[in-house]
Amino acid sequence: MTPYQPTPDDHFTFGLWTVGNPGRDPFGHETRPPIDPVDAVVRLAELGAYGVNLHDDDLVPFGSRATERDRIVERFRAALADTGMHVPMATTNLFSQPVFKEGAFTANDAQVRRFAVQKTMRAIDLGAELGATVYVMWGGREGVEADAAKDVGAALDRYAEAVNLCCAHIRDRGYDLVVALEPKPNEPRGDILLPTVGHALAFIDELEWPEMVGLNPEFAHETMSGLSFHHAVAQTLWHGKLFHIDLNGQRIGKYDQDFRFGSEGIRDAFHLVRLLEDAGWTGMRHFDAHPYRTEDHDGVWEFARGCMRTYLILKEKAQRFHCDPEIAEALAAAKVAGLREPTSPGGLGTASLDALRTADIDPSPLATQGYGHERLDQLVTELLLGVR
Ligand code: GLT
Ligand code: MN
Ligand code: MN
Repeated sequence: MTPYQPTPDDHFTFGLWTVGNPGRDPFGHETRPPIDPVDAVVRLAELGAYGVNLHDDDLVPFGSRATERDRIVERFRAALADTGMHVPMATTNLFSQPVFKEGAFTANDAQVRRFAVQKTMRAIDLGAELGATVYVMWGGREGVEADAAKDVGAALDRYAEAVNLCCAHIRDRGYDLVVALEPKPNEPRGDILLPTVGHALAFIDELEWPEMVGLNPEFAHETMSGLSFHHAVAQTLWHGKLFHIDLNGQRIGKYDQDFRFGSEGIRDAFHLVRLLEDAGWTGMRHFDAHPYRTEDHDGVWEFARGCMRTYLILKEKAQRFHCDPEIAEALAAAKVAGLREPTSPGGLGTASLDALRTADIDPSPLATQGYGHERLDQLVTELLLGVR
């Protein structure tokens, strides 16, 4: 088999909105015609993907009648069956329609909030019908530009209420579905609620059924704030809250670029892949990215191929990282394994506290020791540059 050739076992997925992105931006019109969701399924299956994810409106245009909805869903299900593709994640578009311009779950107008929750309940039904087991909530319009117009505490009350209502709907219907919140700092709002992984993790603790809710962190979104995505995902895993992940490329300080995975931030991408693979992450490797606006349809499939291929190359690099004897030596010099040893082997009892209180620890040799990070980091660079 060609090296780095994806197969469904790799669990690669794309959103219908990713390969289907028509190239519109705030300054320019579409540069590509829309792609029929059925064609997206067929092409991605040929490329070796596991499945596709969708917003309600990606598949069933906003405002469709029930009969039209059923016809569209039936045709789509037939394409999934023909290709063996899955829909592991579904979500709701609560950001495109003008009704959500002031917010959806956190709009000041209660009728807008009710419409947003109802739209989500129906999208959850669609997701469950297609076999999704993860439901993503990205609150793109849950924010504000004019700070005087939003009571943030009340907005968080309503946000929690809406997530609870959606969880209640899932329980009431008996769906096998968990919810993954997706943080983002800004864009399209000036400031968005739950801006980072840290904010979202803390929010989950205030919910009615915290065990049903986890995160869908996105590479671009943490990186936009100058934060380390690899650290964000590591902490999400540490809390047992990595329910889904959005992979793409992003340069710090720029607009939400959503570039092909690995096109920017290759070192962070490497450490991330190493983290996911070492953790034995069994979930989806979802690409929430879109092709450059310069591309025609051929470029779209190059883009999709590139995301998966880069992941597989980095996965191989992660394996090499573990087998390389010089890297192993450098890891030992950096005392990486030492961090797994408890600081107080006896625990938190009085005897252990006394042992710590009275221990004879000379800081001088500790202060002068070197950790060899320069060597270790250079070895990682050389690994990534392909010379080892
Ligand atoms: C939108 C956003 C993404 C979210 C999608 C899910 S929609 O493209 O930029 O980050 O994951 O709603
Ligand atoms: Mn994004
Ligand atoms: Mn995303």
